[in-house]
Amino acid sequence: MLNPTAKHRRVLRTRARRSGAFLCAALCSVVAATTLTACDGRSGTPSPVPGVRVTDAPATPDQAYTVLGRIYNIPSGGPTEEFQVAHETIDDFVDINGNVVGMNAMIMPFPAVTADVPLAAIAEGDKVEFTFAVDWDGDPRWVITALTILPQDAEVDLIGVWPDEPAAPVPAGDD
Ligand SMILES: [Cu+2]
Repeated sequence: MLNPTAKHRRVLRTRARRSGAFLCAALCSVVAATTLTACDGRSGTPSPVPGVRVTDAPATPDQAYTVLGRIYNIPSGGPTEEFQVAHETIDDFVDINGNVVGMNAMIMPFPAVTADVPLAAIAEGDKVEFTFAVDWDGDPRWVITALTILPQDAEVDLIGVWPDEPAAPVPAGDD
């Protein structure tokens, strides 16, 4: 094996410094995220659910969507737990570039809600209608601004998303 030349060694050292800086930046953002999570949000309202910020609605949202969904996970205090809501397909979802790309039905993390959202009243599995505002320049980028709990027999189409529901119709049994 050839020894690396002085030039190569210089390049290697530069790379090492760069990845060190990158690691630092990554760690700093983890610390920032943790701090934000622990914070009660800009509105100052204490959050009844750990890891969910109670914050103001974006002043100038890019879009807002009202969708049907189902509460998938309510954090109980784990450091990496997210508040997650499954939502139906959003056909008119607009991406960061302003293109209508749609969003498939999915289980989606929602890191922040406004004080209008009855966080303390909801339970995992609840069917809900909710509105979330998107602000692509915001932090976070989406905030749930309204949420209503629906009757448990409400029709919410989460086929292929919600674990209880089959991904496809069960084929006729063979004899
Ligand atoms: Cu989504």
